[in-house]
Amino acid sequence: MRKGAKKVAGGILIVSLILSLGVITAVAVSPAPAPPNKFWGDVRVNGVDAPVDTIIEAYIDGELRGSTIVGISGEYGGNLDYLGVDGTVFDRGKTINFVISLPDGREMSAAETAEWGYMTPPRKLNLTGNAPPIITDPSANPEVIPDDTDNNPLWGEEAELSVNVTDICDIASVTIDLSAIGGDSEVVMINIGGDTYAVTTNATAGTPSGTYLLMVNATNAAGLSNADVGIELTVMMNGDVDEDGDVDMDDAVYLGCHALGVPGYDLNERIADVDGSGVVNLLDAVYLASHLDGIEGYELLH
Ligand SMILES: [Ca+2]
Ligand SMILES: [Ca+2]
Ligand SMILES: [Ca+2]
Repeated sequence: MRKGAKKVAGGILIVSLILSLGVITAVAVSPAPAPPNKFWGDVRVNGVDAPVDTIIEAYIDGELRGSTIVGISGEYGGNLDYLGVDGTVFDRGKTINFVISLPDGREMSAAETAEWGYMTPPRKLNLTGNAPPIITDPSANPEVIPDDTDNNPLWGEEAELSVNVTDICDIASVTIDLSAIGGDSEVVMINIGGDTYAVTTNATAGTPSGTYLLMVNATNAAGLSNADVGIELTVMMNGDVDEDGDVDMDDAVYLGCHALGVPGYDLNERIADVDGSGVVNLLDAVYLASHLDGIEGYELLH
């Protein structure tokens, strides 16, 4: 044999050795997949059946390995349409974590886990999850009230604060912290129909002017609370109709010009009805001027 031919044969041998090593390495990195593990059972969230269209996902080492959609309320993987969890022989003994996503967008880890098994038969695994209720549509009507100078809320001095609270289970309680405007820290909001909870409040005399974020706390029948949502309410000084931060004769003049229909004297009537009559007119300007002059009988703004 010529030297050149020998070299070529040797080269081929080395190349095939490298190739077979490569195959062995490839097998070591990604072994052939094993049959998926299969799960089925009940799925309950906050103590009640998870609704249709709930999604259940299975993770191993943080990697998505399978998912299914609930077709019958409170059940998954039924009628042999199992939740399949993919894996290989190297996943043997690893923990499978389940994540439940409700159609309303809430997502939670199931309390239960499973162990990935090689060549295991389908398993029944009931899944349970818990999530706090959803709070939406925080609103104050009106958005601005005066501080209630005489602590007797008349027209324009109260606001209805409301939110919508929803869950797939019952709502146990909804409260709001009104301590920033002189109320209690856990004032009960009442269900006024549908998902709406509301309370009517004034702002106690002396509440500093400003916009307050009054935090709501909604708790569901499963005992989980959502305390992340607040309602914005702006409090202004009663009688500060020109909105410069104090109540003085400028306000009485401003109020008078407004009552007389002079252009350019717009105001928020809720802080202008200082005589508490329920309407804003020239009598309020007179009342405010009398109050500022210290005349007897005009000590309190209403
Ligand atoms: Ca003023
Ligand atoms: Ca009035
Ligand atoms: Ca009042």
